[in-house]
Amino acid sequence: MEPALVVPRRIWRKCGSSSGNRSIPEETAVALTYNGGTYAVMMTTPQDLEDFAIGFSLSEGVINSSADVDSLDIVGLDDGVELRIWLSKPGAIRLRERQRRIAGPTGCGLCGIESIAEAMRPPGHTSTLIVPSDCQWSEAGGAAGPRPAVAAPAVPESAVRAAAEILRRDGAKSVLFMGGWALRERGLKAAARIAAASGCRLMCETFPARVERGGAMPPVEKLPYFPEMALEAMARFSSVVLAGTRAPVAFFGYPNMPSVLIPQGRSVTTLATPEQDVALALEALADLIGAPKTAPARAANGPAARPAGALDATTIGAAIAALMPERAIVMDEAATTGLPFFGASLSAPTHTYLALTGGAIGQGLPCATGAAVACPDRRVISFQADGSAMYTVQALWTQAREGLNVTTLLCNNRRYRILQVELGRAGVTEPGPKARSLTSLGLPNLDWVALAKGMGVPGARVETAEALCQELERALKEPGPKLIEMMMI
Ligand SMILES: Cc1ncc(C[n+]2csc(CCOP(=O)(O)OP(=O)(O)O)c2C)c(N)n1
Ligand SMILES: [Mg+2]
Repeated sequence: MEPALVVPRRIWRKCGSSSGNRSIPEETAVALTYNGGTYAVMMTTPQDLEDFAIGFSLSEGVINSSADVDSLDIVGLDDGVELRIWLSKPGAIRLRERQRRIAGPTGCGLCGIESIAEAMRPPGHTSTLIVPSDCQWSEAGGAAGPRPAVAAPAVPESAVRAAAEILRRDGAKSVLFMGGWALRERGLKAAARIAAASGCRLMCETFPARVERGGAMPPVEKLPYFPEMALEAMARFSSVVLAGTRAPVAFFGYPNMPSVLIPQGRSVTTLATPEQDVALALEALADLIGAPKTAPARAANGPAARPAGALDATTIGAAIAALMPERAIVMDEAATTGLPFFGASLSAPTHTYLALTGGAIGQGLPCATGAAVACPDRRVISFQADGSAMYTVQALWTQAREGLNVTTLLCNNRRYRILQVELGRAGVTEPGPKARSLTSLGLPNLDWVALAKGMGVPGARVETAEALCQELERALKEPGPKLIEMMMI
């Protein structure tokens, strides 16, 4: 099917007008059905529909790989296209488990509870609930009670044995690469026991959803962001044991650079997938290799020094590390400014670190807001880059409305700096005016103190590390939200 519509056009020029035709892109209604059941209708350019069907099914979590699709028919209809997708048996079972329909308004509460249970199923999912409008005016069946959380399945014993064999063989030449629930307290403590017994290194994903850190928590190295640095970090090891995560892949694609960030020739063993009970698997592994019952205690460091001088990634990272209170929650969407923070906060007080997951920017402000709603007794530090903050800036208003204890540290570098860096890495060392303009956040400059004020959040602007420390210390003692605009230009 041609993804274009030919329409008549007229052009007026100085010398008169001329008529002709012009092709314009046309979006068509595309229906996706799985095993005969309707799923979604979308407006799409009707091109590469097979790839679209597979990509959509993967990102919706309907399939795990293209092997889950038995066949696909592209059927042209009068007013659109139907993509008839036929799933293999495991795919069909998974889809049935995900989809719930409300039988009638009385079951509404129950279906809501089921949706929540589905969303919470390890390692966490999206869950769709379709609510008919008569639920608004019909008699409801009453509140539904909470469902017990679904436990993650245990890993097979063979996976624990295989991982133990690798760690015994390669010792310090092996790395336990961790993600998901491996980075919570229980998983980390078991991992520290494993490291103590085997000599293996502990490393986590570049963008972990949540890590418990600081204080007595075992330290974990983070896989670097840039792929050449990640490959170098991984090249130190001859084997990788995956715990609660998959093999790491690069954020962006580059010519002549592999996507998977484990150099060739390394053995890769999965102890636990993100869906499995990784904490239990790590404990079983620690026991199997005869690890000490508790991990060696970490030497306590004194409070970190307060930085002084210009505001840059290093001084800002040091300021947060020095001033964060016990049990703080740090949401890091500081992009290029955030890089030194993870290392600087190794010996900070016990805290929870949340990172951008998946790569779609705009997570920081709403995630910090959600963390503050969930944990009203903890201080939330929202470490935030300016470009990313513009995606979801309205979260500041929610913070003001709910009186949340969120301190936003806004890195104002007036640019999408990472995109400029990546342009340079792609060989564009002298970007033209268009590329420069597209990656700039100036003209007009954003006034973050004014934006915050407009949404009911008090703000302050700082230009030195000393001023940042002073404002941050004050903000962390005051109730309610505050935004500190850090001028980095
Ligand atoms: C939803 C979404 N849109 C666009 C992008 C592409 N993108 C990646 S980083 C970035 C800019 C980040 O700039 P900023 O938040 O200011 O951080 P800086 O690089 O300046 O430190 C963009 C637009 C993305 N990752 N996600
Ligand atoms: Mg920026």
